[in-house]
Amino acid sequence: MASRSILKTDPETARAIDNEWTRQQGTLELIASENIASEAVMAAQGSVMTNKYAEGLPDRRYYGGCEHVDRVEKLAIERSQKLFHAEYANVQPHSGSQANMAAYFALLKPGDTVLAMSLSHGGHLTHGSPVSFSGRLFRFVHYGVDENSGRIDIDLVAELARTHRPKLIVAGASAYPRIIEFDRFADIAQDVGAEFMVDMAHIAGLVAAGLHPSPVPVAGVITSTTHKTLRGPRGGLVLAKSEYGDRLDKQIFPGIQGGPLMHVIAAKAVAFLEALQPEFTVYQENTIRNAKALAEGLLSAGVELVSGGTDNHMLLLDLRSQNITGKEAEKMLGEAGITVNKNAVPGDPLGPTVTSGIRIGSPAVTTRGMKEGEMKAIAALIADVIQHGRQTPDVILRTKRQVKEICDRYPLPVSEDER
Ligand code: DSN
Repeated sequence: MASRSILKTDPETARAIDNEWTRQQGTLELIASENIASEAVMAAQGSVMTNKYAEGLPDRRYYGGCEHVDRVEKLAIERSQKLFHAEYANVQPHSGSQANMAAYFALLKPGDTVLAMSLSHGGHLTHGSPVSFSGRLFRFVHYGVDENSGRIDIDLVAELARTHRPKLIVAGASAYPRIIEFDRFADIAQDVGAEFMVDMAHIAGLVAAGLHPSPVPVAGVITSTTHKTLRGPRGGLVLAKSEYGDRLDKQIFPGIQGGPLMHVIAAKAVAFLEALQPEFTVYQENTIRNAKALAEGLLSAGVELVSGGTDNHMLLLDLRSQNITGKEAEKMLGEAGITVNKNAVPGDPLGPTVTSGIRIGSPAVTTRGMKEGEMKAIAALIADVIQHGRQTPDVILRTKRQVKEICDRYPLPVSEDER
């Protein structure tokens, strides 16, 4: 039950929180960018640190009374540096988008050219979409994947870099299921005299565990969120080589943000400590193993995957041969208790609100303790809904019952008191 104080002050919000706990407990969360933060992370985020203004950096604040928030921010900085072997860290970005905005403002002037991955091929809104600040302020040129292999076309990256001479090259993606060869991007950036930045938001947990090549040795600036595979509170992070530190600090505050969210920074400190433990590496290994098991199950049921499989925590289902749109699949799977998001596939003939694909990921179900056996079962359920749900509505009801059985066996690792 939501804490007594919420219930007493605001029963409607308390009910919504309770209902959200029940939804999370009773459904299979396969949105690749979501996870389940620990009770310790949530407790830090719900602590008295929320009351404190602390504009500035530790020991250099514009407010008094900062001795304890200074301590947590130093802990978060030191732990993130240790986790990723980074020379510099700033833990204040409120989100991944803010981290990217700060990085662009530190590296670029308005109108500068940037080479980044196209949103429709797996990039992110802040990698130059015209509806994002990024595409409005800078001149983005986009690379994508080879539509046959589904893998980043690194020759195209090199060619576009030579043609457009960007000031900055960005690597990193929101819907790319394969290893990204950051060293090859770095070589291209060096060849054309561009800065190199990596947005590792999706794979940060895998990088921390040494299961994906780290961008830290080869990129000048690295941005991330802290809540995806990294399993911390919702928020952003910037790492960099020390030479970029002053510029980044100034852009984060006062450039684009005011007071840092000290309760979130406290929760980031807790999450980074958790990520430094050996169990975290085991968790990330299981996350990849589970994604591969989902991929095998789906492929054996005849569902096509972009690039034919996965190396990381996510897969992208290409539904064009299944005669169903991403929008329809998301809705039917949702009715069956399986939460996913519709997602464009490379060369998608449908717009972003419909799409021909869905993206699924294993981080949250792996946090609940599910293993390859459950992934095989879940893959069969997904295939059944996609292939038969529309013609045979019973499939949805049957799947919903099976989803509930699985969920009951793997309770959320968050007690009812802490929800
Ligand atoms: N919106 C996030 C995702 O789902 O990948 C990225 O910021």
